[in-house]
Amino acid sequence: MKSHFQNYLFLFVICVFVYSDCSWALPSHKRLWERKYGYSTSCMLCHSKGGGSQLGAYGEDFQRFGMTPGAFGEIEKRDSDKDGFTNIDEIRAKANPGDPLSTPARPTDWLSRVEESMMPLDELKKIFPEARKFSLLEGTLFPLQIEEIEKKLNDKLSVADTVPTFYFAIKDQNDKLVRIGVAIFSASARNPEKLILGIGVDLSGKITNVVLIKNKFNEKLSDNKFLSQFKGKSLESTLQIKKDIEPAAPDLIMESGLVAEAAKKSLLTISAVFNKDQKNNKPK
Ligand SMILES: [Ca+2]
Repeated sequence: MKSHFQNYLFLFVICVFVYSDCSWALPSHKRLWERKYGYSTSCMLCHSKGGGSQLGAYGEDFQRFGMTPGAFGEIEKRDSDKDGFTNIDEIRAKANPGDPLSTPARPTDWLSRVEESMMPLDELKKIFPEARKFSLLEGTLFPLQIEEIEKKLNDKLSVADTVPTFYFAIKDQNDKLVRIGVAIFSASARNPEKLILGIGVDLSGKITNVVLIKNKFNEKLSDNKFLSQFKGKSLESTLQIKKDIEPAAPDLIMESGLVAEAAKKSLLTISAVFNKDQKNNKPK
């Protein structure tokens, strides 16, 4: 029986690959926004034109109000882009509340590039340098999966954690596209505004790389010396600081632990979604 992983991999082979220069944002924010407002949006909603991680007016308001799912509602009455229309009026008209040139009367074609959004290529290439291309799958965790992850993590998942986006890394091998692993990005449970981690897992469940997309604690956490310790580890490791992983610095034990926790949460999420069949098929 094919695993879910293989099935999904088949799906993306027939997909059209579209890459974008979209700046990085946690994909779950986009997903939660879409769930709230009922249509697909683009990274241009929160980010100004071009690359880099520069937030646009609406993205800045979202950040100012805590970047939580509730923040979308809290900034509805604001006019982030100062074009005279409230954010909610623009959203209802499918205009961009972060672009003064897009208004309810003239929304422009900003939503036509939806397909291109949310492919953080620079980060993905750091996680899977040997990959030739990537494809994404927007997932939603089932209640049982959430329960399973929370039990093993001994912690609650955030709403954002329950809508993970998976990125498949693909390589050319003998003229065939083969998958080499899957990557996921997630925020620290306790400090989502300070720490976002990207992690790659190969087909055997081992970590290929860990990168920090956002690190507002201490730059030593982003050091290769610290992060490379995660390479090759899997769920068989407890990823405990001082036991399995040395802290980034003697005074960064708590912060190092947050990185390890986010890594573990990511591993558990990938495992819960893709390893079901494999686990069931394991001989006892
Ligand atoms: Ca406006």
